[in-house]
Amino acid sequence: MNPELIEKVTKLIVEKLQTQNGSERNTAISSETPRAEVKFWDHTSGSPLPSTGHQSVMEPNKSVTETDGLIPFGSYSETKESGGFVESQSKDVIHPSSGIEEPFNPEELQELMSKTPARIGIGRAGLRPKTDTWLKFRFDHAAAVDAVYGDVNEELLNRLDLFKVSTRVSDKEVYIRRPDYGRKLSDEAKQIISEKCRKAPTVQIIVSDGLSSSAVEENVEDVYLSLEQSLKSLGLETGTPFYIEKGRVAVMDDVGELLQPKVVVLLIGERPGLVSAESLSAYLCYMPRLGTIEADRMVISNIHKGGIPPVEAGAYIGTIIQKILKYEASGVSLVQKES
Ligand code: B12
Repeated sequence: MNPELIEKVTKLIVEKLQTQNGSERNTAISSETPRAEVKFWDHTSGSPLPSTGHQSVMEPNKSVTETDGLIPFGSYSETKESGGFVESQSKDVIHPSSGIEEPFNPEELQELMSKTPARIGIGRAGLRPKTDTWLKFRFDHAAAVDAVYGDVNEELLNRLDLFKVSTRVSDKEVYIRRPDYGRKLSDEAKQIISEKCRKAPTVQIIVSDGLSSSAVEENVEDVYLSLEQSLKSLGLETGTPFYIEKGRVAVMDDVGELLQPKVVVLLIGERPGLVSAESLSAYLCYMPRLGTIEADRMVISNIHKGGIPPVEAGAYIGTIIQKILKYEASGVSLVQKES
């Protein structure tokens, strides 16, 4: 995506969040800190859940104007473009088509199918799945395998000016069998990072393929550029970003030890499912160091075109980082300090 466009969109989102935060200030947060609130679509209930802090749930078919100033995320059925999906008369809403020939209750079935991207209502031919269902399953499975075993395109890394280092993993088979190796930087990586990176930045951004190189290829450019913009507009300085090949989430502890940043944000490919093989996560931690416990990390997951839109995720991550810095805590400690 065009970086100028990303900058514009990010600015608009940050302004929107700040305006909203100005009017909905929470007593627990001082007046200087914007309070980000993002609505997510709840795949399972379809109705708004009681708000649990910053994240609440959006009804699947709520339109942009009905979201009361919050970042609107579309429902799965609105974002899916093709493949077993039919358009309703309104043209804007696309519903999955059922594979059941004579459903007992078509409306109920349609309702259920519109609430989840899972393979329900697909019908069958005798005891077996229908051919198109089976082929789609095989296709999605192949995409998942490719995502795990593929490598991230070097051009993308060059474009984002990310130099590459590796963990202690030698190949993908080892990566899968030995998660502990993916949590440690190689000695060479440590040396390169120490030479090339600015020490003790406020925010250190790192990118890793993790369990899906496709997730990085599809989303990281938009997330990274909008996150950069978001941090810039919030006045937060960043360190030298880089890419870690075959990394796991806890590799951020080694980076924390080496560079001593206040916050690490790791953009990493999620384990692919059979709905999306291109989903990215942002894991965040305040002062990650050796011995950091899992409860002190936090995650914004499901970043892809059918989930949290990448550009919006970048802007949102920026506001979360601001909050982490304010409370000098992340994960469960952040929740405890906030309440
Ligand atoms: C695999 C997985 C797990 C595995 C991790 C096992 C392992 N060692 O790899 C297990 C079953 C242990 C697990 C546990 C939990 N998980 Co989980 N998990 C996932 C899953 C399916 C894939 C994650 C992934 O690919 N990570 C990338 C790879 C490269 O990371 P990794 O280094 O191999 O493994 C680390 C991460 O997976 C991380 N992790 C896994 N889950 C969670 C959850 C949170 C809140 C955090 C901070 C970290 C984290 O812990 C691993 C060890 O460091 C995602 C779904 C998704 N779409 O992302 C949900 C997901 C991330 N998990 C989730 C949740 C809620 C949890 C639990 C809090 C559940 C619970 N109530 O106990 C715990 C917390 C664990 C923790 N580390 O703090 C949610 C997070 C929702 C959110 N946005 O906050 C997700 C998105 C699932 C969902 N849709 O609800 N999880």
